[in-house]
Amino acid sequence: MHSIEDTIAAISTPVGQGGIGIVRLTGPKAVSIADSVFRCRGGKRLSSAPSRRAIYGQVVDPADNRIVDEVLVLIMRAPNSYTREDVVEISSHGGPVSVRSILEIVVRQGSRPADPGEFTKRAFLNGRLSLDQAEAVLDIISAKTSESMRIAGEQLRGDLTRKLADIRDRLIEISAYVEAYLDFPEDEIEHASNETVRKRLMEAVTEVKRLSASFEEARFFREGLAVAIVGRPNVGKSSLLNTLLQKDRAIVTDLPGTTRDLIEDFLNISGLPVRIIDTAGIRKSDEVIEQEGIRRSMQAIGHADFIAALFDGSEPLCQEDLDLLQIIRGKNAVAVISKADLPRAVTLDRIAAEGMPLLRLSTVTGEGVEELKKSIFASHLCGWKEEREGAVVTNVRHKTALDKAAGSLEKAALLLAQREPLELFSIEMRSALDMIGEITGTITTDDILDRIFSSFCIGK
Ligand SMILES: Nc1nc2c(ncn2[C@@H]2O[C@H](COP(=O)(O)OP(=O)(O)OP(=O)(O)O)[C@@H](O)[C@H]2O)c(=O)[nH]1
Ligand SMILES: [Mg+2]
Repeated sequence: MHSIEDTIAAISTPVGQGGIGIVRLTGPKAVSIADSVFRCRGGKRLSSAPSRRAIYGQVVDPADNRIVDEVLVLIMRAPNSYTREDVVEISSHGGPVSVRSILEIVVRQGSRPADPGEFTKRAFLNGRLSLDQAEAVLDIISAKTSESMRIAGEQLRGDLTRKLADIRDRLIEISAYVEAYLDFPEDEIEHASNETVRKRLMEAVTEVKRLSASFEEARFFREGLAVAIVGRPNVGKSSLLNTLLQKDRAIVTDLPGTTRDLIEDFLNISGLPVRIIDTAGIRKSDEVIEQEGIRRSMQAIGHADFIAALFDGSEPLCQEDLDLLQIIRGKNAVAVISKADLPRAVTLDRIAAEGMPLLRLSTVTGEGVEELKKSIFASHLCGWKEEREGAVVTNVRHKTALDKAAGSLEKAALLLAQREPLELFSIEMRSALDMIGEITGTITTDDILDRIFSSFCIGK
């Protein structure tokens, strides 16, 4: 059984070659273990070395006195460290063998290899971070755009924790108020109080719901948006992918049926991480490879958050185009009339009749490319403002808890209006407070913690 008393160690830098590599230790024996493998000129010991100052020396394997690597050691003593425990960082040359050897030696000297996210878990368990802040650390590590990073940064600095603490305080105040007048149930006071309490309760519900609603848009900055480029063969899908990415990612030829597999890449649209997917042209085919490609295209349509449906502007609409209109009916999509630099032969009334937005685009002149990017962004984020007011929620765990809390608070308000026994009211209030506590981690189970921290990388 793993204990919080253990001293743990991990390689905290990515696997592979780098300028430096860092092995990090945290726990009560971090300094003494590091000391037992460290040697420096003048024989200074780490146990008496100052905090937060780099000390130059060597890691020596105590088993055979072999010098492993030249290092800089940084000690951060409790409680002024990431985990609030004694932390030691050993920076060595950034080769995989060097860091792995150092890790092996410090483990042999009495530390244990850390579990994924265990450093951050300790920061949470030792009260340095709330649970939503700890989750923000993971979001920062995995942020794909600067906007994703900014949102996670706000969460790490405690915007959400503070907002939830504020709501929690107000709920506790309301409960206290109700309990006070439960003791003095004189009719007049009761009536006035009941109305006031209900009003204040509904204000809290509005706040909780606003936070929960922010998830709809904000989550895309964390999770990214999947956009599929679809259409019959040869309409210019792969050319569009290449234009959007500004690189020669997919093969383009004038032969219909060039793309056989899904081709994905990452695109940053105004800070929104977009996974853009080029697909095989959809048509009737007897050829096995092409059939499989088309099956994948259909799958991509099913999974995409947004679809760019291409229609060749230089040719009349054909049956395959009409079939595509059928396939994407009711989905969040834009009709892209491609090859806008060529004389127009397509008629638009059938496409326009579907009621989806329509734009003309040429990968030769660049016409329509910016407009397409804007419509991708607006497809899920039409109300998004960079200068937002207040905290946002990007994590589905948080949203679920908020929705449950809002449900309980609404029930509490109803119980109050119907003059039901106040014990029932208190139960609902308690459950709303518990839900909010689950987000920040004042109330947790090992199960929740394991689930959250296991998605971290080792060494964080
Ligand atoms: N004039 C003109 N030609 C284009 C444009 N976009 C693509 N093409 C040409 O159209 C042909 C097909 O382009 P692709 O991008 O391979 O088409 P695709 O939809 O990926 O085709 P499949 O992979 O076969 O489904 C190529 O010869 C491109 O050069 C455009 O905007 N203007
Ligand atoms: Mg293609």
